[in-house]
Amino acid sequence: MIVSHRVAVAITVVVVLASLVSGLTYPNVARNTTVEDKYGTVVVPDPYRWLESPDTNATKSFVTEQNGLSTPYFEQCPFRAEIRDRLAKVWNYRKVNPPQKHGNHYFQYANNGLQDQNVLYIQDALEGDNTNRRVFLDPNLLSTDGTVALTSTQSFSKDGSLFAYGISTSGSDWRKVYIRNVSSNENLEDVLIKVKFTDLVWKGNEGIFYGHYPDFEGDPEGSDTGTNENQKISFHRIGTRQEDDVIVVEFPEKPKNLIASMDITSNDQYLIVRPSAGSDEGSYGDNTIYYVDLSDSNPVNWQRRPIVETYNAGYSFITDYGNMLYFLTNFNAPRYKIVGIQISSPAPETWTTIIEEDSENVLNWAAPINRDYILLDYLENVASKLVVRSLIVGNSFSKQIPIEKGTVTSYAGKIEDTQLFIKFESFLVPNRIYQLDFTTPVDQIELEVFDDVEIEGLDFTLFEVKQVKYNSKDGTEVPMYIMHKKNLTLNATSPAMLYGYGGFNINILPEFSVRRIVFMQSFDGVAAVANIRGGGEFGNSWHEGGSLLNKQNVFDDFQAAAEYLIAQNYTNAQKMIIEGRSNGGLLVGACVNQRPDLYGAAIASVGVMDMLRFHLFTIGHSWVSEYGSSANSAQFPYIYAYSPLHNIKFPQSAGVQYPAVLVTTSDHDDRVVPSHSYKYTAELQHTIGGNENQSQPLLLRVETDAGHGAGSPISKLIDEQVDILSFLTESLDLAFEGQRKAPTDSGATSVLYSVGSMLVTITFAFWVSHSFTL
Ligand SMILES: *[C@@H]1O[C@H](CO)[C@@H](O)[C@H](O)[C@H]1NC(C)=O
Ligand SMILES: *[C@@H]1O[C@H](CO)[C@@H](O)[C@H](O)[C@H]1NC(C)=O
Ligand SMILES: *[C@@H]1O[C@H](CO)[C@@H](O)[C@H](O)[C@H]1NC(C)=O
Ligand SMILES: *[C@@H]1O[C@H](CO)[C@@H](O)[C@H](O)[C@H]1NC(C)=O
Ligand SMILES: *[C@@H]1O[C@H](CO)[C@@H](O)[C@H](O)[C@H]1NC(C)=O
Ligand SMILES: *[C@@H]1O[C@H](CO)[C@@H](O)[C@H](O)[C@H]1NC(C)=O
Ligand SMILES: CC(=O)N[C@H]1CO[C@H](CO)[C@@H](O)[C@@H]1O
Repeated sequence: MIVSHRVAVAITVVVVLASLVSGLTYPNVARNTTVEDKYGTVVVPDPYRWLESPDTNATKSFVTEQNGLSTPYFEQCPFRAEIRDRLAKVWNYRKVNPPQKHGNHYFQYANNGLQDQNVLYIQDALEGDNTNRRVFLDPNLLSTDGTVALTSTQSFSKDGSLFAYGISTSGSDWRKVYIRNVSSNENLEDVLIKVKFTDLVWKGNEGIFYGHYPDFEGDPEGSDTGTNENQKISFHRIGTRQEDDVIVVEFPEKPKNLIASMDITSNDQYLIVRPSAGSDEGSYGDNTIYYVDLSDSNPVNWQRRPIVETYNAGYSFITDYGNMLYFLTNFNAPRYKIVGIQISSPAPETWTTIIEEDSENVLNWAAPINRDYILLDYLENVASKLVVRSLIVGNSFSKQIPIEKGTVTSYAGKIEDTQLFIKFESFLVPNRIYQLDFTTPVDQIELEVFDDVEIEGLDFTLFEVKQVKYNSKDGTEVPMYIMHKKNLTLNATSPAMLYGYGGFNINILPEFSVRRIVFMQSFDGVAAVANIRGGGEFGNSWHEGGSLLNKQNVFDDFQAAAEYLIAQNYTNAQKMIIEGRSNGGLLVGACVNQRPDLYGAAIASVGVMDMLRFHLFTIGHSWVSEYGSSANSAQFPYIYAYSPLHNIKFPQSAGVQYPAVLVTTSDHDDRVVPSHSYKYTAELQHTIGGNENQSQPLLLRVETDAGHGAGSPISKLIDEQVDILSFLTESLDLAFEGQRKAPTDSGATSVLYSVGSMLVTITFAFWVSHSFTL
């Protein structure tokens, strides 16, 4: 290899130096002449459109070649075995979810440490030492490699005797639904297919309502990228065939709407259906409300009737209480409130406010409990605040339940129960379950620790977390969490890893991350999480400040976070790492294009990179209310101006190159299809990788038999993190537990970010000495 490069030097110096500088020769990927004329204003080339076909030999070869380039790069990291060992040690802690009561049993998900998938256990009572605990469903037995997962598409019937559950293969969003008899612990014969994006709602033990795509012709197991339209809600009667199911709700005039968010009232009389906004109605997260009266015994007579017909807010069902349906909503309440609606008079003027909007904090979720009470989870400065209130109209009872700074990530307990279990996490608390016991007088209720998991050999007191506020480009104050070892010297030399998401009204709250711990512990790293606009941390305005034609604010907020970390001497631009997934992959891609000088490395995972065509694949059309669409002539120029795929350009300032970029995706990602990452990487390698001044690597990692993330087996998660940390070690020359890679192996990687000509000379010298030794 080296020798032939040397021969070539004499012929085309520029090209050879480029590949020598990075030590990488990028695959020669065919560029087609495909173009698209946009509104007569611009002709957009799309040379890699052929990579949108996932199953052609050409695309498969592309993936093989890219993995063939990135894998050896990861493997040259001398600390791989140690990194894997550290990750596995920290990951190997007991994971438990809150116990849920159904009928006479408690059910609980648990993982003894490194099991690929969590196991669902059943027990008769919570007292004692778990001796009565038995395995109810172990998804680890459903595949040899852990790639078959039990999903959150699941539901117990009200008396707890039947369990409907959706299984996903290879990380796909498609579900195959089975029904298990709890007392015999055996599956019934019923199987439902073509199921996706749905709740499962039991009507007694008679049957279930579910959402599905009966018209879908592709392969409901995974890599199919066809668009998903015409979702229906059907009723499946237990013991019958799926072909005989009756369609109960459909909106043929709105084929793109996701309609299957559902609940049923406590007496099984009404099915409540909350279709979410399609492509161009309302803003992301808005939904309408319909109900179906189930009094007639024959499903063909069930008709949907409207409660809220326009997309003007989001509504989620809390419970039925008295003669009202209670909804959590941001209708005329940007920080959310709870309203009571009577089916007989659904006009908003007649709604009753049950829990008023708070003047400062967003009401994040609400759990009714012990018949007349409700636990409210507010977001106060990007952390959970818990308050118990009364469900009774006009009763102003209110009690705050003190909790340390962090996040209540889930709860278990129904309105008829007296015990509520919550799961608590924070950056330095991996997994704690608290219990609230409503048999004690309600004004005396406190959190009691039910289970608190420790990680062997990990002393959390060695780390510190703080929350800061920084100003974004337009002066907006943005909060950010920053954490590191307590005794780290902050003299602008530490590597820093900044995480963000910024979209879809999603809150990025304090949660435990194994990779973050290892990064702080073994790499002396600083980890940061910026709560940029586009999320819901501060209500509607925060979300809308970063969606549609305000999307650029999200990138500006993230860039300002990086600038803050540099200005405050946490790190420097060469050691500044940014990372994001999905919408956060878009964030990373856009930021790298806009400020290549600000970052040393970027990890863009399962990202939305082609903003002109995302709406054409699987469920992409449902993001149009968040991003807008290139099919809209007014929105097109705005989107085109930041689309990661369309704004890749080598920086013009002397000494500035692109950061090291690692793009990751999975072959079965049917949420954000992998062609986003394929096309983006191909363009990056073509336009940037070919430049003589680019020494940093631009690589793609494609996981097989995996999807967008949910349900990934722990073994695959560890493999991925080993590769990401290896990539960072190599490209940024990071020290692992104080050790650095020996300089003699590092010809391709050790000199970064110096002035272009210097870089070439020095690297060339490396190369010369290297080749002489061979
Ligand atoms: C794709 O590759 C397979 C295996 O190499 C080969 O059998 C098949 O003919 C190829 N298909 C096409 C359309 O070239
Ligand atoms: C569930 O199993 C029990 C026996 O364990 C049986 O009596 C009951 O009929 C089963 N239920 C259904 C719906 O098959
Ligand atoms: C920081 O603390 C760790 C753990 O106590 C110790 O091993 C390390 O030497 C300390 N480093 C500095 C710079 O004090
Ligand atoms: C920064 O601090 C570390 C740890 O104390 C030290 O090894 C290093 O030399 C310092 N670097 C600079 C540029 O001050
Ligand atoms: C960062 O370090 C520089 C150089 O040591 C120093 O002048 C500056 O005051 C530091 N900034 C902060 C915010 O500590
Ligand atoms: C590489 O950098 C040098 C120094 O800044 C500059 O003169 C040269 O034009 C750059 N080459 C390319 C292809 O951008
Ligand atoms: C339309 C077109 O030219 N398609 C070609 C694009 O490149 C791929 C990969 O080389 C070819 O297979 C296509 O025929």
